[in-house]
This record gives sequence, structure tokens and C-alpha cells, in this order.
Amino acid sequence: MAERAQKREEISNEEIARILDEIGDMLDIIGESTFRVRAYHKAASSIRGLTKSVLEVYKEGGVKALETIPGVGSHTAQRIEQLITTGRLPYYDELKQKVPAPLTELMNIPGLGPKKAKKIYDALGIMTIEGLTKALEEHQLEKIPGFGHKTEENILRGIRQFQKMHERILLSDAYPVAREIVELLRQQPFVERANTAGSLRRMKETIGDIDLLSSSNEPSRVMDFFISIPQVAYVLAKGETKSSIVAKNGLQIDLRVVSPEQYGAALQYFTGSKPHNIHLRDIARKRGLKINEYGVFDVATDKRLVGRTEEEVYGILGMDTPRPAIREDKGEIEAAMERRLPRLIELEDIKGDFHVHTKWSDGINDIEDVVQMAINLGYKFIVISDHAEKLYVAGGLTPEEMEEQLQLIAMLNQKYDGIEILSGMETNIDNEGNVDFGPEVLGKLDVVLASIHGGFRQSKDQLTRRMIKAIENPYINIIGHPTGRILGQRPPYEIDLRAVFKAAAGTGTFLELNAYPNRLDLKDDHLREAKEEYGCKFAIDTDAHVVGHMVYMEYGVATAQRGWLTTEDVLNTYEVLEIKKMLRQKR
Ligand code: DGT
Ligand code: CA
Ligand code: CA
Ligand code: ZN
Repeated sequence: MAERAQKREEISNEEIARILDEIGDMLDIIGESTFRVRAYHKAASSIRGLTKSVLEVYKEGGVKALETIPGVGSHTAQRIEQLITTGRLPYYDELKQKVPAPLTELMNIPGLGPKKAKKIYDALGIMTIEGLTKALEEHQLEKIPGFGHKTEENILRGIRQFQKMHERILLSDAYPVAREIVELLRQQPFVERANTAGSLRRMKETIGDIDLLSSSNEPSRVMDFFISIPQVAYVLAKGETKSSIVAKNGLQIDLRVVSPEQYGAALQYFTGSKPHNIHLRDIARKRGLKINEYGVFDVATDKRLVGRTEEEVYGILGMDTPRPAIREDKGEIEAAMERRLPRLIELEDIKGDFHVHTKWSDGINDIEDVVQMAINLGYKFIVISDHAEKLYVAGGLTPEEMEEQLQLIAMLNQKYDGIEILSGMETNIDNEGNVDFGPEVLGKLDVVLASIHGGFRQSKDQLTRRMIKAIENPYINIIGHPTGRILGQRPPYEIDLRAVFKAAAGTGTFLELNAYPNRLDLKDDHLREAKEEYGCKFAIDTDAHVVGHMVYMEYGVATAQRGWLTTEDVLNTYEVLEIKKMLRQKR
């Protein structure tokens, strides 16, 4: 039975951000200026990156304090105030009268966008993906002026993409709330141990569902507690040892409770992956053992041998315990048996970030905010890498602006001890493989990144040649987000990655592991292949546009672990002097 939460909840940053984003989308549909549309999306993105609750900010300093949130102007601040104080926003409601709600979903289909979505709605009254699919099957869309057979095909492909990508949730949407609940459980005297399990514990880039595990001698108290925590929006099912809730962020979360003797076996089992478990069961069988979520048993006597900790479970099978991130049955079991598991990179090994945007281009914060955040994160260096001028939609820097920025960076390096601010730039690889500036400009920078931001539809050959040309440019140190994919929105562009890996390794060019949670680009399997087959080296970068995003480094490191990377493979783990030397080597 579902029990609805009784009291009206205090509004969260995520809810505010979602409403602002939706306003942006709706303004886009009704044809408002891109300036206003982007203002709302920018404010939403900034609020998502805040480490403090907007509600608190407001309680402390009213509407004036809201205006100090980067990206939030006086107009938006007033809207947020209304939302906080009344729980409603008439402006938002009015817009919803003008724009049918599902249309905002339609415009998210790749290849559609606000203009086409609106046209389809106006001509055929279609608002849902279902309706759209049906209309496509009946070739209704061809009747709309400007829509041809090709458009239909594109939209159909877009729908398939959209549906496939929306089945799973981003790790970053699941992880914070799961961790919060695990912490809460651990604080309870009647809970012995608690942890995440499943793909979430393995830190996969997307998550099917959220599995949590705990151990206790008083399971009913754990279940009672779980369904009453503040994160609960409503309870789906409550059992004696397993309950499911829907959290306020809309995600389903399952918690199991087992006895302390079973905890290790259960954690091992529910962490998976399934192929890893199947392989493990095979190994157990060959040793006359049986392994399941309750423990490891002697088949002959049916006696339970171990199960309290994961280490015991792996130990009795004659193995070291592989990190959850690599439990995919891709060689970790063999390595664990032969006691040659690599020492994977850890968040603590990271000494800085190579890719951060500021107000100077399309970021939200001042350079100094970024420096402060880097200090808070315990970094030894930080690279300021705004866009360069050819990406004018992102407010890229001219050489003159770059000079100005270099002076400011020099000044800040005087001001701050214990951290080095490196000058960088994210240049744009154009359709021919050229980047914004030549040696006279790029030569002044400590680090130069180069990324593809457009022309994704070139042929595989063209795209590959284009990127390799950038890799061969002696001033380019790091290739940004090498496949261009955006999880849930855009597939990777077609490129010959093997050729790219080979060129990168051959020239001393680092490949980015973009840690932004909807990119994670390069992804786990590519990292491993690039390292093992080609000897590539990597830079883990957050690509933060708000300082709050700089904490996404954690997802980058988790992905690096999934790619079996060690500190040696990752530029961020070296001393600053060393890094500078390595970067200069290419020139
Ligand atoms: P997901 O949720 O799709 O992102 O992926 P997982 O890995 O979290 O999978 P899930 O939630 O279906 O199951 C959690 C873990 O339970 C899984 O990683 C391994 C274990 N498990 C599930 N089904 C089986 C099974 O049929 N055999 C074995 N050996 N283990 C299983
Ligand atoms: Ca799962
Ligand atoms: Ca599950
Ligand atoms: Zn960037």
C-alpha cells in the first residue's frame, strides 16, 4: 500500500531548478528570445551546482541574497521568492496554460526541438511521444509544410534514441541520495552495517535501479526507520527484510536487511555484476563450494563456512577482493586469483582539474571562486580553461582577452600560496581540424585543450582526420570529451577511435576523461583499451561551468577505476612541476 507523505515539503534546489528549466523550455516553444530562454536554464544549472540550499540562502538574506547566486538575476530571484514563500508560481502556471505540458517532453527528442514540436502540435494536435509514433506510422507528418520523408525518418530515429536512453538514470542522479540514506542508516544504533549495492556501488555511468543493503539483529526496526526517513516521498512496499520507497527525487530505492553473519555474502551477491557472480559460482563449484547471498557453503556437508565480510567470501575462493568498480567479469576474477589486481586510482590521488570554465566565457563564476573551490578540494593546481573565440556562442576569448586573463592569473598566483593556477584554454577543432590560434598565442599558455563542438555529421573519415590533425598540433595537450556523447541526449559521433588512440599515444597528447556526469567521455571500456592496447595517458576533467560542478571529479575517478586506470596513467596525480614538464615535452 502506498502511503502519501502528509506534510507539505520544503522546496529543494532540484525542484526549483526543474521549474526554471521547464520555464526555459516553454519560453523556447512560444518563441521567446534565446537570451531569456538561456537565462532560465543558466539559473537552473547554477542552482543545481550550489552546495547550499536556496531556501537557506533566502531565509538568511531574502530576495537580495537570492540575487547573489551566480546566474540568478533580479527577475528570477523574485520568481524564486514567490515559489519559496507561497509554494506556487503564477507565471509558471500561466505559461503552462499556453504550452501543453507534454510538448516540453517532445522537444527533448533528438532531431525535434521546440520549433518542430510546436509545428506538429499546431498542425496535428499531437503532444505525446505515443501520438507522435502513431502519426509517423500513418505518415501524417508529411502533410505538414516543410516536413518530408527524411524528417519523418529522423524523428523516428530520435524517438528510438530517446526511449532507449531514458530507461536508465544517470549515476549522478542516484548517487547523492543513496549515499545520504546509507549515511543515515549507519548512524542508527540498531544498524550494524549499510552500503550501496548493485550497479550503483559499481559506479556504472547509468543505473537501472537503486539497491541498498544493511545488516542488523533488529530487522523490523530497520524497516520501520527506512520508510520514515525524510527522503521518502511515498512507500511502495514494506516487508520484514525488504522495503521499497520512492524518494522525493522520483527514484525508487530498495533496502534489504540481512543478519550480520550474512552481510558479506549478501553484499557480494547484490553488488554483482551478474556475469561476475556467475563466474564466481563456477569457481566455487570447482572447489566443492556453493556461494549465494547467504554465505559460502561446503557442498558435501552443507555446512556454512563464511559470509560475514566480502573479504572472507573472496578469500575462501582463493582470491583477493576486487574493487566493486571492476566487477564486470572482464578479467578481474583471473587477476584476483593470481593476486595481481592493479592498485586503482583514488579520488585522494587527484591533485587538480584541467578543465574549468569561468565567467570569462560561458561559465558562471569568477576565476577567484574557482581557485577558492580548488583550495577547498585540497588541490595543488587548477587550470582555467575558457573557450576560445571561434566558439562565439560560448563567449570564447579573443587573444586580447586572453592576455588580460593571463595577467589576472599571474596576480592571483601572487595572492595565493599552496595552489598553482595554470593558464589554459579550450580551443575548438573546426571542420578542417584547425584550432583557434597559432603558436604565438597558444605558446603563452600552460595547457591547451582542443575539442570538437560541431560538425558531428561529417563522415567517419573526415571526423577522424580532423581530430588527428589536432592531435598532431604540437600545442594541443589534451583532447576534450573525445567522443562527444551526451548520455540521454546524443550518441557519440562516428570516429575511428583506434586511430585516435594511436595518434594520441604517439604524440604525447592526453585524452580527456570528462567527468561531467552526462558525458563520462572517454567511457570505461574505451579508457581500458586506450591504455592497454595503445599506452595512452589521460587527464580527468570536470568541465565545470559552475564551481559546484567541480565535485564531479568523483564520477571521473570512478569511471577511471572502471577503466582499470592507475595513478601512473592519469596526469592529475603528478606533481605540478612534473605536469608542466610533461606538457612542454610535446612542443
Ligand atoms: P542495474 O540495476 O540494471 O543498473 O544493474 P544491477 O547490476 O544493479 O542489477 P540488478 O539491480 O538487477 O541486481 C543487483 C545485483 O544482484 C546484480 O548486480 C547481481 C545480483 N543479481 C541479480 N540477478 C542475478 C542473477 O540472476 N544471478 C546472480 N548470480 N546474481 C544476480
Ligand atoms: Ca540495480
Ligand atoms: Ca535491483
Ligand atoms: Zn569545456
